[in-house]
Amino acid sequence: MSDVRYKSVLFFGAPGTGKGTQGAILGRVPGFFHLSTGDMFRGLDKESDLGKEFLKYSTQGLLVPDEFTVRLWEQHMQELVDSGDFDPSIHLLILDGIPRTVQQAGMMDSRIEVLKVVHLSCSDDEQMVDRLIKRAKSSGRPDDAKEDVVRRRLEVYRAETKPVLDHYSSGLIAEVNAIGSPAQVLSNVLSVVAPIQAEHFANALA
Ligand code: B4P
Repeated sequence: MSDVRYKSVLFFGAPGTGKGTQGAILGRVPGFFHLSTGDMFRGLDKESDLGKEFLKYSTQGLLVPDEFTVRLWEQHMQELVDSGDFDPSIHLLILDGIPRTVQQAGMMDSRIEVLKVVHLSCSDDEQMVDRLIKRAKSSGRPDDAKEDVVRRRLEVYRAETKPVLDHYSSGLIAEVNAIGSPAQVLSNVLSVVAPIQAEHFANALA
């Protein structure tokens, strides 16, 4: 396995705050590489042991165990490097959905160099619930379909994921308002990440 620490920006926030939405847009901009662990898990064959393990947790609104998650993430990253899809010398890695527990954050310290944590914040749970329930109609995601599961995901976020913010120095954390249209939120996100890309990848982009 490569010993390069990937230069990364963490997209952080409760379910429904727009991590995946914004990450997917940024991933289309040259020089950014978007990796969503939710997408990584959903890409597993549902009939495989790994796929069944994921569904066992996600359908209850729970997080997948840390060891399994980080091991799968590391393998996935290595495959992306080996295939040439992700090149750490030119791509700023946008990590969406990981680390999601304090333990994951510790396990990943030797693998990533965190340049910024973009905290998409929204104080109104009802807006998040509304967004996820609406998505259920088009995505077919079982973890969006039931309101009690969506609410459990918000509780799990507060109990297990929000403490991850304390793992990083306060100077690394950028508060970004997640309320507003996707384009407005994108504008907020870009104001944070564009200067980081320019600072760290100026030569690669020239
Ligand atoms: P994720 O796929 O990460 O699901 P999510 O938290 O709901 O966020 P997502 O990024 O997809 O949604 P977004 O807010 O962009 O995780 C799914 C499951 O995988 C987890 O519950 C867990 O079981 C497992 N998992 C993943 N990573 C893990 C880890 N590290 N450790 C353990 N388990 C892990 O979008 C939501 C909706 O809002 C969309 O429909 C979108 O169109 C809409 N929307 C977005 N922005 C909007 C805006 N500004 N206005 C209106 N609507 C908006």
